[in-house]
Amino acid sequence: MVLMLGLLASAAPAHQRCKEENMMVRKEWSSLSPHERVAYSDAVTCLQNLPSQLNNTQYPGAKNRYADFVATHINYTFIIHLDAIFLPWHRDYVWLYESALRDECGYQGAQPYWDWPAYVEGGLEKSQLFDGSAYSMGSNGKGNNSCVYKGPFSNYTAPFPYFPNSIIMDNIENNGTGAIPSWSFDYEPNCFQRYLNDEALRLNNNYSCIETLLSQPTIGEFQNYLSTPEGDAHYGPHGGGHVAMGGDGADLFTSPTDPVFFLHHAQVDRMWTIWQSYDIKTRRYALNGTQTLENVPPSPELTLDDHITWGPLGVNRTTRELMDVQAGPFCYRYE
Ligand SMILES: *[C@@H]1O[C@H](CO)[C@@H](O)[C@H](O)[C@H]1NC(C)=O
Ligand SMILES: *[C@@H]1O[C@H](CO)[C@@H](O)[C@H](O)[C@H]1NC(C)=O
Ligand SMILES: *[C@@H]1O[C@H](CO)[C@@H](O)[C@H](O)[C@H]1NC(C)=O
Ligand SMILES: *[C@@H]1O[C@H](CO)[C@@H](O)[C@H](O)[C@H]1NC(C)=O
Ligand SMILES: *[C@@H]1O[C@H](CO)[C@@H](O)[C@H](O)[C@H]1NC(C)=O
Ligand SMILES: *[C@@H]1O[C@H](CO)[C@@H](O)[C@H](O)[C@H]1NC(C)=O
Ligand SMILES: *[C@@H]1O[C@H](CO)[C@@H](O)[C@H](O)[C@H]1NC(C)=O
Ligand SMILES: *[C@@H]1O[C@H](CO)[C@@H](O)[C@H](O)[C@H]1NC(C)=O
Ligand SMILES: [Cu+2]
Repeated sequence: MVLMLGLLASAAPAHQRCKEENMMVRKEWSSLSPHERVAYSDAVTCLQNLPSQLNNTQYPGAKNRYADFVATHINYTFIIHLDAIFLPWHRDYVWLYESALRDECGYQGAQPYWDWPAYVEGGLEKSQLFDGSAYSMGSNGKGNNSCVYKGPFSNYTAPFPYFPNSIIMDNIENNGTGAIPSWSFDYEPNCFQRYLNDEALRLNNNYSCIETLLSQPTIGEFQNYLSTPEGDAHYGPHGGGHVAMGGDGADLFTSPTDPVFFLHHAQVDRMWTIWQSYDIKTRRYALNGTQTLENVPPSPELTLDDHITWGPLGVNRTTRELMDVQAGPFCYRYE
C-alpha cells in the first residue's frame, strides 16, 4: 500500500504534488526563534565544511560545498543579471541552496528572508541579522579589510578573487563577449568581508520604495525598478540590499560568498511572488528581456520554452517551470 501511494504521488502532476502539508513556509529572519536561527546558520556552516563536488583542477577556489554555489554564480554572472533570466534563475538558485541545506546538512526549516524596510531604522549593526550574536548571521566587518569578526561565519575564508566593477562596465561599453575572466575560479583566500551601509538601505529599500516596486504595472518596469541604477546612491531595492551588505556581498560575481545573499534573494523572490499574485492571469508567465546582461552581446528575448542552466548544481529547467512557486520544482510560500 505504501509503495502504491508512492507510485501515485510520483506520477501526479506538480500542482497536485505541492500541498499545504508539504509546503515550505519561508519566514522573516527576525521572526524565527533563536533556536531556529542557530539551526539555519549551523546548516550553512555545515555546507562550508562539506567537500566540494566540483573538479578541483578546473575550480581551485571551490574549497567546499558552499563555494560550489559561489562558483556557479560566478560562472553565469553575465547571463543571469540585468536581463529576463535574472528572476527565474535566482529563484531556482535559492531553492537548490535551501534543498542542499536540508538534504546535505539535515536542516529542517525553510529558507528565511530579509525584509529590508523593517531594518531601515535602528542600524544594521544593531539588528538581529547583523548584531554579531550567536543568533545573527554574523557581525559587521572591522579593521582595514573589513573582516566579519564576531558570530557565525567570522572564521570563514572567502576563497575566490575580487572582481572589479570595471569588468562589467568594459563588457557593456565594448560590446564584449560576456566571457568571465580566466582567473575567475582561482584560489585567492581572504577573510570574509562586510561593510554594512545603512544609508544604502534607507535610500533604496524603505517602505515607500517597496510600495513603488510592487505598484509597477509591467514586468519590464518591475525589473527596471528592482535593479537599475538611477545615478547617485540609487541602485533599486535589489542593488540596494547588496550595497547595504558591502564587502563580498556587494561584488556582482562573488556576492553569494556572504550567506545573507540567500536571505536577500529570498526577499527579491518574495517581491516577485507578491507582484505576480496581484494579477496571476497576466503576470505569472510575464517575461521581458533577453538572455544576456544589458543584452551584451545581443541575444534573443527569453521565452517560456528556453532552457536555463545551473551547471552541476541542478538539472536544466524551462523558464515556464520556474514561474510558480507551488509548481514545477518548487513548493513553498512566504509568510
Ligand atoms: C578535472 O579537470 C581536469 C582539467 O580539465 C581534467 O584533466 C581531469 O580529468 C578532471 N578530473 C576529473 C575527475 O574529472
Ligand atoms: C560553467 O558553465 C559551463 C557552461 O554552461 C558548464 O559546462 C559548467 O559546468 C559550469 N560550471 C559551474 C561550476 O557552474
Ligand atoms: C591598517 O592600516 C593602517 C594605515 O594604512 C596601518 O597603520 C595599520 O597598521 C593597519 N592595521 C592593520 C591591522 O593591518
Ligand atoms: C574563530 O576562531 C577562533 C580561533 O580559532 C576561535 O577562538 C573562535 O571561537 C572562532 N569563532 C567562531 C565564531 O567560530
Ligand atoms: C556586438 O557583437 C555581436 C557579436 O558578438 C554582433 O553581432 C553585434 O552586431 C555587435 N553589436 C554592436 C552594437 O556592435
Ligand atoms: C525612501 O527612499 C526614497 C527614494 O530614495 C527617498 O526619496 C526617501 O527620502 C526615503 N524615505 C525615507 C523615510 O528615508
Ligand atoms: C519590456 O519592458 C520595457 C520597459 O518597460 C518596455 O519598454 C518594452 O516595450 C517591453 N518589451 C516588450 C517586448 O514587452
Ligand atoms: C542545459 O541548458 C544549456 C543552455 O541553457 C545548454 O547549453 C545545455 O546543453 C543544457 N544541458 C542539458 C543537459 O540539457
Ligand atoms: Cu546574482
